[in-house]
Amino acid sequence: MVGVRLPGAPQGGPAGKDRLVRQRRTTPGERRTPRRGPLPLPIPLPRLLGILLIVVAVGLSAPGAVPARAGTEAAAPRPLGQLVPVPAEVVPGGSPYAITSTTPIRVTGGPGSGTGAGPGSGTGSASASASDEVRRIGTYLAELLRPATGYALPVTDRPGPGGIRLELGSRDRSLGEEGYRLHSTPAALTITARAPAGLFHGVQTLRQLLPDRVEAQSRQEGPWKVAGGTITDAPRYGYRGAMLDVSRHFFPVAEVKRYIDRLALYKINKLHLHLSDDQGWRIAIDSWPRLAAYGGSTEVGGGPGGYYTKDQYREIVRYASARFLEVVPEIGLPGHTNAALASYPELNCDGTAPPLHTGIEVGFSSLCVDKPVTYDFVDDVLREVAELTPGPYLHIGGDEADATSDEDYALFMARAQAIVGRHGKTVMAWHELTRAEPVEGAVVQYWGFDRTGPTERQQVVDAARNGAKVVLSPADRIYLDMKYTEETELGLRWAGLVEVERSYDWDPAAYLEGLPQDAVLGVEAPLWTETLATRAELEQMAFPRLLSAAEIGWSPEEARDWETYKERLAAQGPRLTALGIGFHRSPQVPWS
Ligand code: NGO
Repeated sequence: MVGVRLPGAPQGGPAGKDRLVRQRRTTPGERRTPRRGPLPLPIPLPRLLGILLIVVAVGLSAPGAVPARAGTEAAAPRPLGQLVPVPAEVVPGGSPYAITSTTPIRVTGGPGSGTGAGPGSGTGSASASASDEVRRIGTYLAELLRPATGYALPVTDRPGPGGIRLELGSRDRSLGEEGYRLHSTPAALTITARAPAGLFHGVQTLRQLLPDRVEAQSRQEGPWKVAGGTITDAPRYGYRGAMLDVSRHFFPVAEVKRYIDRLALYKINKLHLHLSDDQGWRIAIDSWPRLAAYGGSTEVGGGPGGYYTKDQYREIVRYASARFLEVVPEIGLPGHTNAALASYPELNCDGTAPPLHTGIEVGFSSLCVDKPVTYDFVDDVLREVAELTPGPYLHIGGDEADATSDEDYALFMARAQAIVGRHGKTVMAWHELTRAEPVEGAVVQYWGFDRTGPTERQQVVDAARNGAKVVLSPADRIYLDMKYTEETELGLRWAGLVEVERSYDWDPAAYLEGLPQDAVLGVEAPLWTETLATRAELEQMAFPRLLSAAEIGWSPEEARDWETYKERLAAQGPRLTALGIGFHRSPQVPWS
């Protein structure tokens, strides 16, 4: 049996026929590349100018100039628009700014800026003052730059001229919570924002504008120049996520932190952790201790598995939060529950615990919907996970519940959603939730692909029309576990082959025909780990496709096209290498 069942089938009915009818070379959201002809209107003139400037700026980075190598950087800093994700507006001009041995990092909290640490943007410490936050971001920047530059880069809130300046309190409302402005002149490099998250993203932009060798952990040759000009930037979507499946193969805290650091570099702001599945339970639950102790004791292939203690999970949340990422924990229900069913016989309808599961087949497990103890279990688990999680979302799975009848599914999902609400969280679930009734405010995560049937698509569109929010994770575009090509050894291929261009060239707003635009919360790139057991394997599949998701989530649609993206992506190659990431060197990308 193939390890993973195709979505489209749970509806019952003539799924096979449906697939044949729907099979086509392009999906509704697919965009032809490159985009030609006039830009779609209406676009306000200033915006249009901005876009044209981006094109000019990015155009400067055409082959020959990218990627900048040590020798050429001395003469010319990296063009201002040569970034992933591409910024909303770039106005290049003027002489560069240079970081030197005497550069200070000046931090300003800014009057009336409040804590700025709203949901999704903060450190999780509500009491942190604005200036504490800015100082913390300044220190983060200094720590990033010190090893390679060898400079002291003191962080100071003393007023003074010049330096790298991080300033909170911009009055420009269009920047929102996460936007920033970066202004580079020979006298100073200034990043301003309305909230700390914006400053943090601006710092990532600065980081990418510096030579790749700034990522090295040992001292490198300068100069450390940033091209002159101004970037004004804010995200298209508030939800820009990446999911890591730590259930099929367990990954310790250090690996999760490393992944978080990579996500932050590309302005991704959600880390969805897939914490339970048939093959492993990965989070300690005090009221049901065998879940982790026994249910977490193995993984796909029979390895030792593992789980996070509560303190370790808190540490992941803290680390993510300090990088302006929110953790979205997922407890898969009512299917994908073999690890729980194996740990507690009473959760099974027949009172008998099945053996632990180390294969990759799914769709066979279900909680016992009729038993009261099932809801004690769900309540305890979700309460404990909610208590550990400062972010608003609790993901309850809901996918591939093939061993649960439709009636039971609807009943169970109604109760589980109510429990999430009682614990003060927002329901998130895979899009099968739309087979039942999503509660008000629920977020559904669409993981269909080009052969998903029209009925299933329509249910998601209808739910969105009724107020559900949608995060797009189409498997034929942005599942990071899909093989790139026939030759790719790792990964699965049930949703087709996903080379880099395919992962990039689609629009979340157009992927599902009829989906109301204001229902789209954002995008997420899931990394399932049935076939991935090591860091090297994770990175080979995630990079460079993760960057596609980052740009799709952040950049204005008008500013994106594959032809310029592949040049900017190529320029990221040496940076990824400097970071020790073994990425897929796709022949579609002109790597140097
Ligand atoms: C599906 C399935 C997962 C698999 C994954 C592999 C969803 C939401 N459920 O995605 O259990 O791991 O495919 O690609």
